[in-house]
Amino acid sequence: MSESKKAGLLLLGVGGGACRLIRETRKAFGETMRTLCVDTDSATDLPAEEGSAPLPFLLLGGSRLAGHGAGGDFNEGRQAARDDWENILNRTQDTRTVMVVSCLGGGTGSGATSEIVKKLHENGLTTFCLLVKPFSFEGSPRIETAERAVSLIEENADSLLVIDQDTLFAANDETLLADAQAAASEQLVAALTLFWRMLFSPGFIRLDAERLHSLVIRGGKTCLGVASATGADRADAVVRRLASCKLFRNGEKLKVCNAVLVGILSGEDLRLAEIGRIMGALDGLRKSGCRVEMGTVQDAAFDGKIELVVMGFSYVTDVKAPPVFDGSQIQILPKSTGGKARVNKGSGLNFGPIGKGRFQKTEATVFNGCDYDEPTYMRRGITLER
Ligand SMILES: Nc1nc2c(ncn2[C@@H]2O[C@H](COP(=O)(O)OP(=O)(O)OP(=O)(O)O)[C@@H](O)[C@H]2O)c(=O)[nH]1
Ligand SMILES: [Mg+2]
Repeated sequence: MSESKKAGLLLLGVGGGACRLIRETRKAFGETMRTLCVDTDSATDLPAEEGSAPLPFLLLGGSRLAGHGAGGDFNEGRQAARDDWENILNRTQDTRTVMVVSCLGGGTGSGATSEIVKKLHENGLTTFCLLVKPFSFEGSPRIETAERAVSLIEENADSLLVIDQDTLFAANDETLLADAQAAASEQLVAALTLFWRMLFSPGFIRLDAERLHSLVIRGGKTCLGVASATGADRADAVVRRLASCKLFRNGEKLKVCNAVLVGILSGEDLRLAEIGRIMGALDGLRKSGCRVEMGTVQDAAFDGKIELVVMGFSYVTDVKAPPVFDGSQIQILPKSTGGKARVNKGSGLNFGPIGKGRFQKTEATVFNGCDYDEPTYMRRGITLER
């Protein structure tokens, strides 16, 4: 079985903004990428462009919203996903990992995504969620809806990459909107195609599907950096640019990661020495001892240049053995989540600085340096068989 088949990847876009992004992504990669667009707005289901196959589309909540969209209502979006969950599930045949993409702030992207990720998780599928947060100028109701969605999604996502439109579009004042838009979508498309490119167009060094899966299933909070360079010193230049990439907050985010995935994308002109230089220079940007997975992608689309796409994962590895305690020493107890017990796999999320899902406003129940809000099997590092 080929690596791409073994990976069982599906790219799933939820809501209007995400479906537009998927259309661009498929244009960049080609139609062999397995995709599904879901939205409550029937206008998202555009006719196929000449010479290409239509984008697979599923209307959510048609009986309730008549194809008009959720109108920014989180609960409508969530209910629409519940109505049509069986239809979504039917489209996940032969799928092992779902890359879910959603632009948050509206009703469908925010409400439906949180519900879909929960259901995918309950059905034993691994999820890598790429969430795009609204621009701050879109106003606080949209930002609050987006934050609510992030909190819910992080409870069930295996890997979670949250990207702020403000950061994605950050450029100097002179940049024209069209150029800023092109640069922003280039970075998102690079992230959305990375797994497919590494598995479908492997170059000199191949990443296998199993290693990719083992990274994503424990990935947790994820960060992204994308850079490209041409010319004689392109290997050094591309790492320099990556180090100053705004999404990486000038390298600060990568420094704390416990695992990194490095994709070196180039044409036939890539040299072994260049791979060595890139990997050597990346050593200085990452934490020592962190897990490194890499692969090269050979594709004529990158002839003459090197594109470097790096994902950093918080990736839970060594979990401290819990100290002996009697329950009386715990002062703050979280309410029960009431959710379905996770029995089929462990989440990689480490409830880092951006929140702890629905308990983000609650103090952690920490005793002797051990966080008892984490499920026991995670604290003890027990791997549950899938
Ligand atoms: N950069 C960019 N962002 C977009 C675009 N479309 C939507 N967004 C972002 O996505 C957020 C959600 O908008 P939509 O995707 O249209 O909303 P929806 O998920 O379809 O939700 P409803 O329309 O309420 O059902 C917005 O607040 C924007 O931040 C786009 O074309 N470009
Ligand atoms: Mg919409």
